[in-house]
Amino acid sequence: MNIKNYINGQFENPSSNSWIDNYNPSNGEVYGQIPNSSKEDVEQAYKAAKSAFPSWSQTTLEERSRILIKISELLEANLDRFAEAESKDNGKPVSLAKMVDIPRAASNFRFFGNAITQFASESHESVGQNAVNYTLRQPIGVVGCISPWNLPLYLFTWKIAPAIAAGNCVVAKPSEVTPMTAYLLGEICNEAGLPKGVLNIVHGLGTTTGQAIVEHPNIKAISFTGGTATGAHIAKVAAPMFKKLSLELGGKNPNIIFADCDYDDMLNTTVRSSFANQGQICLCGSRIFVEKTIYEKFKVDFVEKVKNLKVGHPSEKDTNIGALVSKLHLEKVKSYIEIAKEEGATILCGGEEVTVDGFENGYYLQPTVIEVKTDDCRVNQEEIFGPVVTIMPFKTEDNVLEMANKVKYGLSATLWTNNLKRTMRMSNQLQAGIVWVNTWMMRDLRTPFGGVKESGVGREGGFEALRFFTEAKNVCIKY
Ligand code: TXE
Repeated sequence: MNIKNYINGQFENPSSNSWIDNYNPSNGEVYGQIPNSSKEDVEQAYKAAKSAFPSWSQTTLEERSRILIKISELLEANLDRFAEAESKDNGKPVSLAKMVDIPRAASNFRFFGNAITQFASESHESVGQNAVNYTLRQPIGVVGCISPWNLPLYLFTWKIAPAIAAGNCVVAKPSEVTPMTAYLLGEICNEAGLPKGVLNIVHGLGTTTGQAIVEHPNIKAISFTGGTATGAHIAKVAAPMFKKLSLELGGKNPNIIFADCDYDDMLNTTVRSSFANQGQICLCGSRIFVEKTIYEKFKVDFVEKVKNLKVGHPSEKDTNIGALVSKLHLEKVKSYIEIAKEEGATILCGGEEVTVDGFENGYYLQPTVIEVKTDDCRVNQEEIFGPVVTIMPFKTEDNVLEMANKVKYGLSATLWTNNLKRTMRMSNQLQAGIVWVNTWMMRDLRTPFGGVKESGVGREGGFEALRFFTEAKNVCIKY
């Protein structure tokens, strides 16, 4: 199935008539083409957004809210269609897309449709000076949203929903590897009555289409999720134009397990936090540190559970691990398994490609557990972003805290313990934007989401996102 750009409420071919193949990771076959959009297409999208901006920014909050909630309802009504499309594009199990990706995309629209009606600004009376100050929160204008392939619709809408709720018009680009659900979203936006030009979706490569969005002098804010190297490049391009930037980048998140935790809960959640979505979530706990006293038991129990995970075709109901997103990505992940062997680590299970009957050319990999000797080896320091985790023991709280923080990333951390004082000490000191204690990836859309160090700058979620997509203006009136 070929897809088109969504510009000014219409579906358009790329102006150059140039196309890119779209692969189905479950069988390695090309199943459609997507626009290879150029600077001209981005310009056309920008113009549509600009002409829609003044009236959209003046639309009442009730009206914006109503449209966003309508989009959410239509996504829910089309759950199966979207989940199947997401799975075919990305390789993730359909069951996961049905349970997590699409419902969360719908929640994004519902949440920001409601949040905008509660987004109040402050006023300050300058006592003794006969003056009052108040703050206006004004939309920026035309903003750019660029999203990755791992949670395609979920992360795409995580940016678009707050941007349009706040009164901006958007030029958005989903990942060229997983463009399908973003394409389908255009139809839904029309059906929900979103005015033409408020959302424009341009498909294409990062280095051309994405770059054109970042370079555009009048797209004044960029919200980006993707790799750290791309984030650094975007920051460099955007800096001379003083664009507002929100960058959500990679992670190498520690999962720290103390002997006093609720063992069964920890074990089941750790399997999930290691391998959900084939380990391709920036929040996955890819470095597991286990207190020495329970290390050997954990190792046996964990490996046994991991060996029982079924790698299979994404549409099969009992599949736990689907296909990796692309051939290129599969090769990258496999190269880290080789690096681990060269570094003298032990592969406790997995490590091999899997051939799924009938889908021999799909990109399947066994879930892999690597026991590392030291925390500073490459597999323990670099983002692998696949079904691969490292494990190693630790002796003391200080010892594990040091190892947990000794990476360039700082997105999330998970802590398993029932000791309250330790929880407080560790969560204060872990260098991460998000700390989960005795749980993983429990999301409340009101909370700030983002990382420290090379995991990015800025926060998404809740009012943080609405603040990012607005400019604060102070008005001071003397009376
Ligand atoms: O991401 P890219 P890639 C990590 C993960 C992965 C690595 C690279 O480790 O292996 O990043 O993945 C667009 N100007 N994460 O190469 O290239 C691109 O088209 C503007 C972590 O797939 O960063 C896509 O839409 N845009 C992660 C988006 O950026 C550009 C999720 C992300 O692609 C661009 C994905 C440019 N010059 C990968 N170059 C997370 N944090 O969740 C590319 N893009």
